[in-house]
Amino acid sequence: MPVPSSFNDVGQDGQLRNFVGWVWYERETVLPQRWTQDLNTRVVLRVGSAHYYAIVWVNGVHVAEHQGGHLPFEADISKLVQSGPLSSCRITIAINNTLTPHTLPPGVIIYKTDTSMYPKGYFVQDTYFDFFNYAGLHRSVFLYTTPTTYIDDITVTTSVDQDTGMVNYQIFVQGNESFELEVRLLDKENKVVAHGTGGRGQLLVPHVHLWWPYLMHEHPAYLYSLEVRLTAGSVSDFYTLPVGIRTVAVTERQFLINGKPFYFHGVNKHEDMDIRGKGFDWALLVKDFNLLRWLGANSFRTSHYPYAEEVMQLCDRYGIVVIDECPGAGIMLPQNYDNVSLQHHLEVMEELVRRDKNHPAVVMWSVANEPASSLKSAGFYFKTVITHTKALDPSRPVTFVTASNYATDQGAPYVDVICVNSYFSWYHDYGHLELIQLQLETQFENWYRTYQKPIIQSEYGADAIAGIHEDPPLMFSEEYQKSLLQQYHLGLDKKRKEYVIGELIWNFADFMTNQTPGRAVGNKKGIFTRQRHPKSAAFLLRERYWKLANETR
Ligand code: BDP
Repeated sequence: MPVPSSFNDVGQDGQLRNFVGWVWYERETVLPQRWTQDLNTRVVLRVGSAHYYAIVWVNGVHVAEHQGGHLPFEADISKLVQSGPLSSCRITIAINNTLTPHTLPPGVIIYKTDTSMYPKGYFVQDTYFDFFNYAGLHRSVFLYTTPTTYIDDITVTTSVDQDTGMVNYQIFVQGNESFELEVRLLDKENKVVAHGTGGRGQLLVPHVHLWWPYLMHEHPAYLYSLEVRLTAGSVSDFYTLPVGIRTVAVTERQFLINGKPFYFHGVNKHEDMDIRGKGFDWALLVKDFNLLRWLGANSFRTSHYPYAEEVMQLCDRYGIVVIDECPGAGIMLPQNYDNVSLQHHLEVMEELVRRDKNHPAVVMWSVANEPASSLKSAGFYFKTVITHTKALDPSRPVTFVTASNYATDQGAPYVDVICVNSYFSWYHDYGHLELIQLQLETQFENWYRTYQKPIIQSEYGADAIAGIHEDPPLMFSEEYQKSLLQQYHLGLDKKRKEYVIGELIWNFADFMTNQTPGRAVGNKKGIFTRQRHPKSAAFLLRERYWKLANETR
């Protein structure tokens, strides 16, 4: 089985495509002698993403277990590979893709007990989200080394005072207790602009070049480089981290980046493509970024789970703003709100913040998508998850994306920004495009009157099967998708200058889903096809986004 890739669509076997349960990966590799002979070397195995539950063995010895398919985990395997004459190393990873009420995203296994309809023991995996539950090793598996005393983590936060930038750093070291740390900040020309020592401090950057989103500034996405050098006796470690200096703030009506109002005009995405499913693919990633630039999109939400680290790194470099979402999609059942689920959700937020905290592109965390937030238990649950996330990272606003009623939503009091999804003239009032403006205006007014917080239209859209044309527009035609978007845009424009701070189309591209009568080989709400060919709506959006960019520049 190729890695990285989902296993589902690589073969010709329908059973493997829909398989629920344990799959096994195994690979034998030879390590360089300098890794296995030098006891000052620490050898680490890193798994970028194994969906969903993974158990890892090295040379038959259990080294790690991890729950959750979208975040990395590691194991120190030095002792195992340095203990004998063997320089080979057998890596075995068992992965189970079963989703239960306590996983994130949650799911439920339904046993079909009617023996007149189903064979004995027959079960299906149900979920309350529509994207296909692709599984396997979705991101690379790495072996790497550090010294035995090493830089384990760095946290950077930034602020700005007039034209001076401030970089607050904290460095976490593991291993030997006595060590020295030297810190330097370099600009794009490789000139040292500030330096410090020790595990904690503040660097001052005079005449700072701020990190600006793409399209908001002539020189967007300026990145400094933070160099951290550790010395512990004869051992040394060295790490570099790109740093964007910028501020983020939310007021009653605005989202401010570097003190300037930012309007999100962008997309929701999925990690999804033919054959490889959710497997990481550089060519696809760069193509998607080129399409985002073609569109004039300045932002996206990582619907509905954390994306690969390479994606986040490119966002920093391109200046694409990110709402970073955890895999809290389909939290619908009362059990999804119990203590076991809550505890896991808190842990996932810890892993996500630890991984993505230093990306200037990330301006807000989203802890869930369309949960049953009108249930009473949702109040305590979201209060706890949001408070925890803010404690982990006080520098960023936190939200979740709602599709509940403004009057009954139990989580909305705790978010900084209201993110609301709606599908007027799609999931109700089929075909009645003339109702969109009225319904959208009512939606915005209700939410704003109740919470006095800025609002993002975090999803809206319609399915269009590429190549289907109808005039007057009919559902599933390209013309219907386009007309629906146009009606939404008229509604958005009425509130845009007041408190609506963004619009994210559902979806960037068509994507694979579970098989249901409502999905014709996947979700077709993409403005691009799954193969990234533009539908008519893409040209409409392109015109709008460039216009918005020019207005707000
Ligand atoms: C929204 C969900 C999204 C779906 C979309 C749709 O947030 O994941 O794909 O609806 O139905 O409710 O197209």
